[in-house]
Amino acid sequence: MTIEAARVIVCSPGRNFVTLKIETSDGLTGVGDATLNGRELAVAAYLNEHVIPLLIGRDPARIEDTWQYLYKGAYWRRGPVTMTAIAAVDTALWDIKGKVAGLPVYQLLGGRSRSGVSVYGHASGSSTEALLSSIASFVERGYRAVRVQAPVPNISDIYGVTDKPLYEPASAALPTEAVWSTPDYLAHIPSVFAKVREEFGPTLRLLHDVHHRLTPIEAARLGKSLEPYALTWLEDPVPAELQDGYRLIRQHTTTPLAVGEVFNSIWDCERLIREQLIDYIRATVVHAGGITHLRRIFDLAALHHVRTGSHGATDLSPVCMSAALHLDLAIPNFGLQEYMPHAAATDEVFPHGYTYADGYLHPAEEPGLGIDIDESLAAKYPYRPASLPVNRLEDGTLHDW
Ligand code: KDG
Ligand code: MG
Repeated sequence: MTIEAARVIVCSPGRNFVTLKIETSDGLTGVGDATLNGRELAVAAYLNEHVIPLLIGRDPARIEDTWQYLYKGAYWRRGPVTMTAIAAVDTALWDIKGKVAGLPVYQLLGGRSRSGVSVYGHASGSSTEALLSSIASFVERGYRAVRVQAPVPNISDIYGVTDKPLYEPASAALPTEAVWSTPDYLAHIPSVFAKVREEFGPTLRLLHDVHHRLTPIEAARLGKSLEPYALTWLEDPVPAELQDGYRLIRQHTTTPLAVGEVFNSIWDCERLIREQLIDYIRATVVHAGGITHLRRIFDLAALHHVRTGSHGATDLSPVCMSAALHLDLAIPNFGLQEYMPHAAATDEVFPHGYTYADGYLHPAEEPGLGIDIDESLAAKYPYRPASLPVNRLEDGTLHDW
């Protein structure tokens, strides 16, 4: 069997997605997510111009060899565009391998380590009352873990805080700008968690995403001030390029730390993991080189008491979610999986077999990943340019994202 064809499908059913579909000489197909939010067309071009020509005629069973070929052979290693493109190929090849074997992919990864994949939902709202009722609605639907993002007095537009039921990180074609104030944020957030604990008790798992906006010492102060509320994790407290920042935070607080949604390779996180500077690694199938490479990251994490907490925002397509669930089910050191339901149009374009029930997601049991793309429906939703917003401080300085 050889790879006979591969094509990139760019569509926007509710938001933009890039998908790679590989076809074999035996008539099998596999799909991989290649969506890089706000930079979609760069990955599409990388695949079309530089990767697809190399795939034709290759043996689809050689997943590891193809991964190494695309990674080492390019000379230019790593980076979000390259690693997202490799991830799409890798995911599609695992899908095909499952179909050839007649098994769901998690069986090829070693089989179940648990009965379901624990997920966390995203609660937010434009007022504290709206936030509390959003959390209540997750609890009613069986969630045992909820990320809490709150409005802050004097900050008019906080990323990820909305009354809308669907989370959409990208907005206008050109980036919108918001004004950020660290003093207002740090002064307010602990009181939000105090209210949440008062209302929901001590055992609901609570998470909070800082979106890389603090300095290490500010993050240390936040972690310390949140200790009474026993968070499951504080996410992306500082930009992760200078990883000593995590050591500084660690020296001051027992609030667990999570990072990794912007990581592309094991080299982005091996020090954070090896030196136990974090508690959860949030890298994903789509942005960290596919199932093959993410498994390598997760195995390294398992050696150092670091659990997984893969990113699963709406800009990661149902193809990525399907692949993530197979990996989550199989690995020994799974922690939590982020889950934001997609728009109805997205679900229609990507028919999938994974299901949610009582706080858990379950992957499809059919051979492969249990996901496809309806290409004729996808064609009805053409690509629309959309960008993530940027932040400025009150004096106009461009701030961390
Ligand atoms: O594309 C960026 C979003 O996926 C990201 O901002 C969402 O931080 C996020 C999260 O934790 O889901
Ligand atoms: Mg995040």
